[in-house]
Amino acid sequence: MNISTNYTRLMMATAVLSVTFATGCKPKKAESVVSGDAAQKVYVAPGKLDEVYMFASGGFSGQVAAYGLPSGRLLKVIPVFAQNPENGWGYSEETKAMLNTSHGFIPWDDAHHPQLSKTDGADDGRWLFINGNNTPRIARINLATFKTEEIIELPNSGGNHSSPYCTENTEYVVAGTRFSVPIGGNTDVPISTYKENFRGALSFVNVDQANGNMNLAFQLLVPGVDYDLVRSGKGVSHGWMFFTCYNSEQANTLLEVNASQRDKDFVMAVNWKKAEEYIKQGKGKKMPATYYHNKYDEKTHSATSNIMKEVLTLDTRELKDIVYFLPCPKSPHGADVSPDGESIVASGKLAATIPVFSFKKITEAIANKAFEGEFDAVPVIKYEAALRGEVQKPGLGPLHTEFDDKGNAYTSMFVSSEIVKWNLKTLEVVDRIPTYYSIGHLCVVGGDNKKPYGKYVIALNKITKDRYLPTGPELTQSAQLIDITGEKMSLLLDFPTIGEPHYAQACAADIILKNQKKIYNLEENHHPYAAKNEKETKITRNGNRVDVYMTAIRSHLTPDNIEGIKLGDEVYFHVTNLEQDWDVPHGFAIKGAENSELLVMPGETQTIKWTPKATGVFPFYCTDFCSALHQEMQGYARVSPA
Ligand code: CUK
Ligand code: CUA
Repeated sequence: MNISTNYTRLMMATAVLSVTFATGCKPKKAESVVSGDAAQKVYVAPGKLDEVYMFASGGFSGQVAAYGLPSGRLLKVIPVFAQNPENGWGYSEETKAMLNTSHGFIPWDDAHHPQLSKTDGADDGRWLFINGNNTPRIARINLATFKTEEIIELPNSGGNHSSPYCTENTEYVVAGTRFSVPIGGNTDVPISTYKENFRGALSFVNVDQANGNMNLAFQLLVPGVDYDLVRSGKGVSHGWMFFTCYNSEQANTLLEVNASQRDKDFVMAVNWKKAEEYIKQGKGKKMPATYYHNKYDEKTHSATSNIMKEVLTLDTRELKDIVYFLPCPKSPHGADVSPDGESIVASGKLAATIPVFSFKKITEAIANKAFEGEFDAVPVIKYEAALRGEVQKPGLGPLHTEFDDKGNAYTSMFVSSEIVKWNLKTLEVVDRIPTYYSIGHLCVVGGDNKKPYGKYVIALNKITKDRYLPTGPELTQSAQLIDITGEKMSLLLDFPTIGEPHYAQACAADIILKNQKKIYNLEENHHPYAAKNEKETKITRNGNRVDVYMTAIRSHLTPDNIEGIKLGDEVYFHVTNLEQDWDVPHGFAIKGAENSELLVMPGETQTIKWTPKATGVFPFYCTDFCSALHQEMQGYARVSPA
C-alpha cells in the first residue's frame, strides 16, 4: 500500500462523509416534524412530577446529569470523575480519595455510557454505573442518594470505551479497552510492534448484590484490535456478551485510512459463563497490575483508596472456546441485543446495511465449526452462518439500536442525522424522523430491558448549531424527546444537556422513587471528626495541625469565633450538619480558602482544609440559603503570627 493510494482512500472517505454530513446539517423548519400537541405532551405543571428519570453522561464534563422527562428539566448534576465546587466533590477531605488513580490524583475524565443495574433484565433502580474513558475507570452511583460511592480503575486498558454494561442480573459490569496496549511487565516497546506486543483486555467486574461493592474478578486477554461497545446477552443469550471491534487491520497510525481497509471488522461474542467456569477451575493466571479501588463509606462519610497489585487473567490464545468473531461490515460501532436475546444488531458506521445476527445460528455455527478461519487464535464464524438478515437501506452511518415493546427497533444514523424505526421480525424500515443534528446514541425508556416499556426515544445529538440562542463559539449540547407511541414518530422537545450526552438510560420514575434516601441519620454518623451536638464542638491542635469540630444548624455555626490559629497552621474545618429534615443542607466557606466550599447534607460531616496565607481576621459563613436567618449564619477566624 503506497502513500498516494492511502491518500486517495482518505479523500474519498472524507468526501462521502462531508457531503452527507452537510446535507444532514441543513437547517430545516422545526415545525415540520413537531407534533401539534407536543406542548401538551411535555408540559409538566408546576408542582407535578415527571414520569421518567433520564441519566445522561456528561461526556467531557466527567459527570452524570439526571433529567426529568417529558419536561427535560435538569434535576441534578451528579459529580463522578471531575471535581465539582458546587458541593465540594473532590475538594473536601472526605471525597478527594475518590479521584486517586495509579497516575495520581486525576480530577477529570470523559464519561460516556451510563448503565442502570438490572434484575432479571429489568432496571431495578439500585445503582448506575458509568465509565471514565481516559484514565480507565468505572464508577458506581447509589441511586438512593445520587452519590458516587465507588470508583475502580482498570489495568491493561487504554480508553475505557466499551464500558460499562452489566449482565442480566448485574452479576458483572463488563468493560472492554478501546486501545489495545502492551500489557503485563515491560510495556516500553516500540509502537510499531503493535501486532506482536499489543493486546486487548476485557474486564469483568463482579458486583456484590448486597451492597453493590465492585471487585475486578478477572480480565480476558483478547486479540489486539480496538473494542468499541458491548451489550449483554439476555434470555436465550444469557451468559454471553457482544463487543464490536474495529481496526482488525491492527494499524497503529492514521486509523482513519488504515483501519477502514478491510470490508469487514468483527463483532466478538464472549461466553462469559465459560470464562467464569475456567476461573472457578483455577485456570486464571495472576498478572502484576497496579490499580486503585476507591470506596465511599456512608457511615464515616469518607472515602478510602486501596491499591491493588495483581489481576487474574484468562488468555484467549490458550482457551479457545470463550470468544468467537463474527465478521461485520465496516467499523461496527454499536452491537445491541433484542429484548428476547435472539437478535444481535450490529451497526457498521461506514456500512450500507445493518446486519442482524441470530444467537441460535451463532451457537449452531460454533457446534458445527462453521468457521472461515482464525484471527489471532480466535475462530471466525462464517458471516452467512451467523446472519439472520440485513436491514436494507436504513440510512447513512448506523450507530446504535434500542427497542420498544411492539417489536420495533430504533437505530440512530449519524451521517444522515435521523432515527430509523424498523420491524425486528421483517427487518423492514417502517418510519424515520430527522434529528438535529448528527445523532450519536439514542435511548428508549427501558430500551435495553427484557421487557421494554417506554413511550419515548431520546436522541443524543452531537451538533446543535442554530437550534438554540447562540453562546459564542461554544454551543450547548442537546437531546431531543420523540414520542414513539404511534405508528409515526413525532418530535416533542429539544432540551440542552450538560457536557456531551454520549448515551443516556431512562427508566420509569417509580423504580427510582421507591428507594430514595432523604437524610443521613445523625446517630449513625461514624465520622471520626463528627460533633453530634454543640457540646461536642471543640478546637484541637497537634503541631501545626488545627482541627475545628464544627456544627451547623438553623441558624448558627458553632464555634463562630475562632482564635489561636497561627500563620503556618493547617486548619481543618469538620462541619457536621445537625439537621434531620429533608432538604436542609448547610454550606461552609471561608475567605481565601484554596479549595471550594462544602455543602453538607443533614446528618453528614464534611471537611475543608484551609492554609491561611496571612495574619488577620477571616469571615466564614453558610453558603446555602437555609432559613430567614441564613445571612446571620456566620463567624470569624483570627490568624496570628507564628
Ligand atoms: S459513543 Cu462514545 S464516542 Cu457512540 Cu457510545 Cu459517542
Ligand atoms: Cu445554613 Cu445558610
